[in-house]
Amino acid sequence: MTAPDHDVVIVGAGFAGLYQLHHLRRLGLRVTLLEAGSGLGGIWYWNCYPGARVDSHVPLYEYSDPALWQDWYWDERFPDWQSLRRYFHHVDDVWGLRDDIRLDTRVSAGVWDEAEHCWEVRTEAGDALRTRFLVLCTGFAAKAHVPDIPGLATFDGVWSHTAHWPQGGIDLTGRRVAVIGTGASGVQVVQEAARVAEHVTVLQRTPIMALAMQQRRLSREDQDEAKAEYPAIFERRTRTNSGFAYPEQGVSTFDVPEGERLENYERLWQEGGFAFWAGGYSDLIVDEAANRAAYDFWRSKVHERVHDPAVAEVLAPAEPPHPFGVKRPSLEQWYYDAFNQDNVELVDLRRSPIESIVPTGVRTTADEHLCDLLVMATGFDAVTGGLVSIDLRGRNGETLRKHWADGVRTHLGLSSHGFPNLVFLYGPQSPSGFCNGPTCAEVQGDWVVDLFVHLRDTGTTRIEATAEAEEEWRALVHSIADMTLFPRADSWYMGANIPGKPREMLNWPGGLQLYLASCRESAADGYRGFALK
Ligand code: N01
Repeated sequence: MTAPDHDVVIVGAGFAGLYQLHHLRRLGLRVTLLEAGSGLGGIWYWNCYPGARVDSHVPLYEYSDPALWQDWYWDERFPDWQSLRRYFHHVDDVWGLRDDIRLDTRVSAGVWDEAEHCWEVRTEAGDALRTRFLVLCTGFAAKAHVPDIPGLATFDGVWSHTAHWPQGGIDLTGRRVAVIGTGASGVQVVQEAARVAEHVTVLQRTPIMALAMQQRRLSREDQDEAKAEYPAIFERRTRTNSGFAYPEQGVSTFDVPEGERLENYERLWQEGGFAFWAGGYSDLIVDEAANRAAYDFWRSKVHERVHDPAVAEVLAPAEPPHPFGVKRPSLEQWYYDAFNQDNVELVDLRRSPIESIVPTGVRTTADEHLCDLLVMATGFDAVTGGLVSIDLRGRNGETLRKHWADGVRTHLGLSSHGFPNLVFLYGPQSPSGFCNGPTCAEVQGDWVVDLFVHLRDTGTTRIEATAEAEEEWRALVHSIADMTLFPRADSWYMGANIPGKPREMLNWPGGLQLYLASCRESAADGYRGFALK
C-alpha cells in the first residue's frame, strides 16, 4: 500500500462541502472535492423541479462571509433554485474553488488502510484517490426514495422523482399531471402545475401542515439598507437552536392569555416562513395541549382559504394526523388556493390507497386517475441513505451500512467507531434536519476545521470515535427525543418513511446550542470520546 496523496478528500459540493474546501485549503492542506453532479450546489443542483425554492428567507440561507454578500443581491425573499445555482457560481468565483473540485465524479466506495492510516476512495468511473482524511458532506437528501408501487414500469407517460428531475426540465403546460406525495417537494410542484397544467391530481396520504411563505420581491435598495444588519443577523443565527434568527420566545403557550396568544400566532403567521414553527412558544414540540392549540390555529387558516369544506377537511382534518411540526412543515404560496380551481383534484389515499400504476395513470382502490406525467414527490431515504450508499469499509472491513443496520451510532453526529479518519457533516445525530443548512455548515464546519488544525499541529494521523462515546451519544439522542412529540409521526426525522429502516430519531433533537457545547467540551478535553494517535 502507498502513502496518501491527499490530506483531505471531501465528498459533496453543497454548503457544507464548499465551506470545508475553502477553509481546509487555507490551512495548507492538500484537498480535493468530489461531486457527483455536473454543477455546484448539492441539493440545489439535483432539485430543479418546477417551483423548487428555499424555505429560509434572505439573508439566512447564505454564507456569512462579507466577501460573498457585499456584492450579492437576491430577487426574492425566498429564492428559487435558479437563483441558488447562480449564488453557488458566485461563491465559486469569489472563493476560487473550481480548480480543486471534480464534478461528474460519484464516489462509490472507501476502504480504510490501517497500515498507512488512510482511506482509498474509489469513484464510479474507476479512479482511486488515497487520502489521510475523508469528509463526507452528502447532505440529508442524497438518496431519493421511489416507493415500490406495482406497475411503475408499465406507465406509458413520463415519470420522475423530484430530486432526479431532468436538468433540461419538463414543460407542465397542458399536461395531465399526477403528483404522489405532499411533502415540501409535492407542495411546490402542485402549485406550479396548477397554473399551467390541464389537470392536476394530488395524491395525498398524510396532509402536510404547510405554513404561509409570505414571499415578496426584494429590491437592491432594500438589501443595501438591510446589509448593515447582516453581521448581527449572522451572529444571532449561531446562537439560536434552529440556526435561523427568529427570536425564540422563551415562554410557554398557556402562560400567555388566550387573546394575546392568538394575536401572537397571527403576527408569526404574517411574518411568514418558519416563524410560526421555529419562533413559536417554547413548549410547541413537547406539550400536547400547546401543540394542539397551534394546530387548531393552523387548521383555521387552511379552512379560510379552501372553499369546499370537504376538501378543506382532507387537507386540514379536525383530528390531526400527528402533532403539529413533528413532521417538517413546508412553506406554501398558493397551494391551498389551487384546490379551489376546477383543474385540481385532491385524492385522499387514506380512504382509497394506491393499488398500482397502470399505463394510463394511477389506480387507487376507488378510481383510476389518468395522467401523462407522474411526479414522485415521495421524499428521501434521509440523513443516512446517502452515506450508506457509499460502500465504506472501516477498520475491520465492516461496512457503515452494517454498523448502522440496527440503528445509527455516532459520536457527536460526526464520526463512527471502526471508521477512523472519517468525518461526516450535517449527518445523523447532528442538528442536521433541525438546523438551517448554511448555519450548520459554518458552526459545525468550524469545529471540524479546528479539529484539522489540532491534528496537523500535533502530527496526529489517526482519530477514531470510541465505542463507549458513541453508545453514550446515541442514548442521549434517544432520551431527548423521547421527551418530545417527534416520535409520534412517521417522519423522515424518525427514519419512519422508509419501509424496513429502524425507527429512531435521526437528528440531534437537543438544539444547536447544546450540540455545540458538547462538541466544544469534547475539544477542550483533548477530544474526549475520540482516540488519537
Ligand atoms: O419528502 P417528504 P419531500 N404512497 O418525505 C409521500 C426538504 N425539502 O421531498 O407523509 C403515497 O417530506 C409521503 O406520505 P406520508 C425538506 O426538509 C425542502 O417533500 O409518508 N405517498 C409524503 O407526503 C423536506 O422535509 C424544500 O404519508 C407516499 C411525501 O411522499 C425534505 O426535503 C423543498 C408514498 C414525501 O414527503 C423532504 O421533502 C423540498 C407512497 N408509497 C424538500 N411514499 C424547500 O422548500 C411516500 N409518500 C427548501
